[in-house]
Amino acid sequence: MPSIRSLALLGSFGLASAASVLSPRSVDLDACPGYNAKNVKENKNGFVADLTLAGKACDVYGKDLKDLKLEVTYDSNTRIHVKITDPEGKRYEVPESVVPRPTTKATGSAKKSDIVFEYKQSPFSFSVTRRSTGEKLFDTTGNALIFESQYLRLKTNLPENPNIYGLGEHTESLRLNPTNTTRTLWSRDSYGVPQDSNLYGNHPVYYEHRDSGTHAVLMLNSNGMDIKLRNSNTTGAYSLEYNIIGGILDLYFFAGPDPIEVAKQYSEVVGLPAMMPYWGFGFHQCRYGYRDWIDVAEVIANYSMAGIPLETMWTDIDYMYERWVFTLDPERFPVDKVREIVDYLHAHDQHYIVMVDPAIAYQDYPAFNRALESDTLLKEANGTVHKGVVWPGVTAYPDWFHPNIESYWNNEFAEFFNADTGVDIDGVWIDMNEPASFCSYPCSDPEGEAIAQQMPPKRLPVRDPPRSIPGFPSTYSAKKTRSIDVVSGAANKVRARRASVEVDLISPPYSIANDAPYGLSDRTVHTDIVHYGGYIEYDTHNLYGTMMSDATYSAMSARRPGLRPLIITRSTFAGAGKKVGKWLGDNLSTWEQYRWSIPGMLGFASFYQIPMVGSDVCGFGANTTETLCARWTTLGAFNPFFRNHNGDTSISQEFYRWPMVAKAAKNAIDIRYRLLDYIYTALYKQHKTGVPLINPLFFKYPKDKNVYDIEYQFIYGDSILVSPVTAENVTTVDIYLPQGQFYEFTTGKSVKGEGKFVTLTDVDYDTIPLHIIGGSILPLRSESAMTTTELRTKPFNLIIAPDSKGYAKGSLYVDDGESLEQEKTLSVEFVYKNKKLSVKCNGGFSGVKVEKVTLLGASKKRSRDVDENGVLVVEAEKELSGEWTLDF
Ligand SMILES: *[C@@H]1O[C@H](CO)[C@@H](O)[C@H](O)[C@H]1NC(C)=O
Ligand SMILES: *[C@@H]1O[C@H](CO)[C@@H](O)[C@H](O)[C@H]1NC(C)=O
Ligand SMILES: *[C@@H]1O[C@H](CO)[C@@H](O)[C@H](O)[C@H]1NC(C)=O
Ligand SMILES: *[C@@H]1O[C@H](CO)[C@@H](O)[C@H](O)[C@H]1NC(C)=O
Ligand SMILES: *[C@@H]1O[C@H](CO)[C@@H](O)[C@H](O)[C@H]1NC(C)=O
Ligand SMILES: *[C@@H]1O[C@H](CO)[C@@H](O)[C@H](O)[C@H]1NC(C)=O
Ligand SMILES: CC(=O)N[C@H]1CO[C@H](CO)[C@@H](O)[C@@H]1O
Repeated sequence: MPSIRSLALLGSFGLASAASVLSPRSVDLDACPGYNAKNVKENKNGFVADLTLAGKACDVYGKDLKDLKLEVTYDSNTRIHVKITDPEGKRYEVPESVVPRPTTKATGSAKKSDIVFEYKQSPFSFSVTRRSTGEKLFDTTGNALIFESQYLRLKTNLPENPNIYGLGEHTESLRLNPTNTTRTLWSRDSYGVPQDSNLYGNHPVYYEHRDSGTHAVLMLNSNGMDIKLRNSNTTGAYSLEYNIIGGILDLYFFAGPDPIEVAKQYSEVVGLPAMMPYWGFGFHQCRYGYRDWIDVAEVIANYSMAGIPLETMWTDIDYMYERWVFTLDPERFPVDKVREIVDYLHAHDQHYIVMVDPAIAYQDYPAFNRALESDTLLKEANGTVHKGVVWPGVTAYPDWFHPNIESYWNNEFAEFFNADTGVDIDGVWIDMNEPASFCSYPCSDPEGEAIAQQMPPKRLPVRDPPRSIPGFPSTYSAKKTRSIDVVSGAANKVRARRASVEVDLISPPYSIANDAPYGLSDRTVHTDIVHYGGYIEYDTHNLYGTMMSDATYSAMSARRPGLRPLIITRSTFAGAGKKVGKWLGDNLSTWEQYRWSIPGMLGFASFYQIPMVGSDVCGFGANTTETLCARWTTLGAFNPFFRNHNGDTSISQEFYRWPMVAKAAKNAIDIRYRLLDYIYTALYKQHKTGVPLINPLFFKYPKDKNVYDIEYQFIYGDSILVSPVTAENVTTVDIYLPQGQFYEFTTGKSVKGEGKFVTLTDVDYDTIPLHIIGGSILPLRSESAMTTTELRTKPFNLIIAPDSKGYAKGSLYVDDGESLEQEKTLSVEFVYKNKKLSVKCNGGFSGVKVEKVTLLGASKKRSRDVDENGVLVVEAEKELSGEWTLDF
């Protein structure tokens, strides 16, 4: 095995001074001089000014920069862009290639904007005020601006007990504790971690909600940072403070004024999310630890025999030879067997997805050799390949900044996932892209060696006896096949690239609260590694997963041109939703983590514009239980991305393993599938406008103070209130019903919301409480199906759920479900008023029909067909084309 890393590179820092080993310095940041603003030059959409240090440098974590430049631009009348940087503009900024900035010309002005930027010149401070109310939304008064080469500090005063959301990825409460929260943004492989630590992805945006309006602030910076929410124990004042270890201050303020407007405005900067294939909303089954192709085939067959719809079968790293990416284990997953499985799935309108990790085994094999030849691996300053330890043992990491990376990655996908000779996947799952390493810093011999030796973990021997699996050939048995010769120690023929910086890239003076014991470089690519183009890992670490997502999108699009790729990633940065979906990572099978999955999902879908999101249903690590798995199944069916996934040492948890869970799965999938076009329509809306497909309650009820911290109930689409049972061994749940008209989803019974908590009882383990919000019209498929392909052949049933004034509306979007460019689409608007349903169709396909219309809240007096719950069903054979009405 090649050696991994020597101590030599440590230079003067050494392990003893690794970041978190330092005791925190106590410094009075407010004693720093701050800056004075001068040479203010107004322009059409804002102004620029010079900032100069206002007194003796305080040099808290390095040297204060003497001169800065301030740029304030009213991008529009709902968005202000504020940039504070060095006058030469030489400092690192989030590259446009990763997060392209809006290209539209600035149109806003200080005179007209909904939010107004004001400042004091000496010492410089600024505020952003909502014009209509005069409220200060952001205000740095009294908090010195600090700008040093490796430490930036910006602090805003906040109102009392503010409602702050976002700043993920995290597993804290949806509404962050405003008195004592530190959100650390630094991508980290974080299996089974404490609640308040940094996780896989980074979204430096917060939404602040007040009953007078909502706004958001994006700090477009990819460096490591701590964002602290505090209230002073002397003055009681609330504040939010950015402590950032590099880059520039690049802020966007979004005016709202309501939460959904804010989400839309945020999408104008980071980009609108990708449209997903229709089948992506089907149910997905996965686990780490399927022993061989026989296991995989059995799971497919067992789902089918249990009558539980399985849309997509997944395989974790088990399929790889010794965990090397772009290989198959010739004995456990031989190519002919894998191809048979994929053919079987495709013949049954089902799909197949496998995992790909970024780290490439440091071995003499084609994928690695081609990476070397194309020069696309990250390298040390002396030109040798930078190494870590991941599943295969010693690994190397792709450099996503390299101009050859696209052709390298596209080619690996084209060869390995070749439809004619390889594994013909339908989507892909990308993991370990923080990027993760198992090696703690500095990963020196012999520690790195020892970890590398344990990889890949030993697996069960290949099975031999043939077994018969329904639906699969009787010859489905294990046969010994060829083995692969491994030659270790590939040649290094690379050129040197060096960072010319005089900063401490390993242990910067300010240590963020990264929850890894040996600092920023612990268990990841080392932060002094320089990417192509001079980008340093120190600055770009948080972008790695998103850059892998972009490259993978391109590789998947190249394989199947014109089709929407389904890609699920673990690590994300602002804007990742343009290309990929996200699963919430390696959770545990606990009730607590079942609950966390709700705010976790809401963060991505509602705040960060990554709508295709879900947790590992039934839990990944540890052992689930029948009741936890049943409840999680019914909850998971209301995650946009719905996948059962399990760890290799956990007990099996496919839905058919317990009668209660099987029943829960059938019930929940039945409802999910009937509603599939409803949520697909909501995704399409988000894809076009940024309006979230899932909402926390305050998005829909922004004036109702009782909902600001509700995090275990949410709104699926914009019309279905989901209220899961949240505790073990109970069949009751206290749910909040805002003022207004609701209807039980299953019975259609009318329920008056009074702005109070009510207790639901007898909530069986295989059900989940759902309420339709009055005022909506839902398009449902008439019945569920075993696959989404079959589902698409069913007619629609409309449910009209009027509000207290007898009004309702809804919409439906239908397309071919998979093409990036659609030739034909159908968009329908439904309105119900004055006892008349009006349907207006735009575009269309022949044969898309409505079969029934159900009116809820109907009066028994009106017709004897109204049942005891006020439900009136009208048979209505109608095409969804043109315009038509139906009287009630
Ligand atoms: C290059 O640098 C790495 C990291 O410091 C070190 O492990 C390796 O031995 C060096 N190789 C050569 C050939 O100098
Ligand atoms: C603040 O949070 C930290 C981390 O969770 C905790 O250790 C500390 O006790 C809390 N402090 C207060 C005053 O609640
Ligand atoms: C306020 O908090 C600081 C930092 O936690 C602590 O050192 C100080 O003693 C506290 N002061 C009071 C008055 O509680
Ligand atoms: C599939 O079902 C069969 C029959 O119940 C059972 O023996 C087998 O263990 C199951 N296999 C898997 C992988 O679920
Ligand atoms: C899960 O259950 C299996 C089988 O009962 C047991 O061997 C294993 O230790 C359990 N794992 C945990 C984390 O409890
Ligand atoms: C739930 O019931 C199970 C089985 O009786 C028991 O082992 C477990 O401790 C109970 N959990 C709680 C939180 O009461
Ligand atoms: C550490 C970790 O990945 N935790 C995940 C566990 O589960 C919840 C949801 O179930 C996620 O939100 C966490 O991120």
